[in-house]
Amino acid sequence: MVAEGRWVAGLLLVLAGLGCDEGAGVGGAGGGGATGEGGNAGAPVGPPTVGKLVIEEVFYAGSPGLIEHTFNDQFIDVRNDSDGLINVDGLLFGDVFGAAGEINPGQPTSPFADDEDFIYLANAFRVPGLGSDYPLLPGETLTVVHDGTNHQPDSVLDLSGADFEAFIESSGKDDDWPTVANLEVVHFTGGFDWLMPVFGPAVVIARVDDPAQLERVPHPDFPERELLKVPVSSVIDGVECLMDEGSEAYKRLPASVDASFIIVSDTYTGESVRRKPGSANVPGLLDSDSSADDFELRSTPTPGE
Ligand SMILES: [Ca+2]
Ligand SMILES: [Ca+2]
Ligand SMILES: [Ca+2]
Repeated sequence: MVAEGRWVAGLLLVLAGLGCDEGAGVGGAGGGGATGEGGNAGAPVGPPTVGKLVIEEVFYAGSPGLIEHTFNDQFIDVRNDSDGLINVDGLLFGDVFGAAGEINPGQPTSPFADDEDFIYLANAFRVPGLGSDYPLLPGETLTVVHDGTNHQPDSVLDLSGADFEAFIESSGKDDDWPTVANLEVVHFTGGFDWLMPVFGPAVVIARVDDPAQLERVPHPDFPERELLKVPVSSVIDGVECLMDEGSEAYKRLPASVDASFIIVSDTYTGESVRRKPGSANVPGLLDSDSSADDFELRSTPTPGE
């Protein structure tokens, strides 16, 4: 849960007054020894010295539902896996164009799959803020959702406490849920709402100074639509989720972002993919840029944890 700036400032004063180090009490990555900058106990939270933001969990497959399946409960968790405060203002979320597998016979692979330098987003959203409005403390999680409401009993998930939701006002068919702030729409090519492919999205988080300056290229299937061309150098993290074990040819992310892929057992199973915890030698969460190694299947998603 991301906090408002003033609240965090107050908390930091309290932490400083108590002589806590920056990881205390928030389950943070701790340590800081990897850069040799340890020994700053008592100091307020400074810039991150170890680690970064990582995609912690993606729930895209949807849920069985009471009567019929549902997908309005999709979410993405991003964790501050560093040992310092990170402002998430302006953080870009997106899903990469391209099918997750041979969903229909003859389904083409992405024509952009061989581009090592750029990714091509079908949809992109951005955390609002002016630079320090949404600080995320070490170990804290930012939860971004499709619809910020309580989806029970149709789903096990109550997302009314999420940090941000996609709200597509222009569709006229999305709800602006009152307890969850809205992401800024940067680029949208979907229907009514930001629906990540339930067969498997390639999800990225990125930092882009001015998304309006990014190049738009024609959508291969719908000439009237466009895709957002984003430099791989601006990508902070990404995870490639595909339809099944035989779908490797449909990989959309370059190997530098994700060298492999992860799957769930089927659509509408209520399963998520979640990054594995590190070990004594690897603080925080695993991030070898290979999702087959770094992620695991979860039968019950855990947003905000
Ligand atoms: Ca929505
Ligand atoms: Ca809202
Ligand atoms: Ca990574």
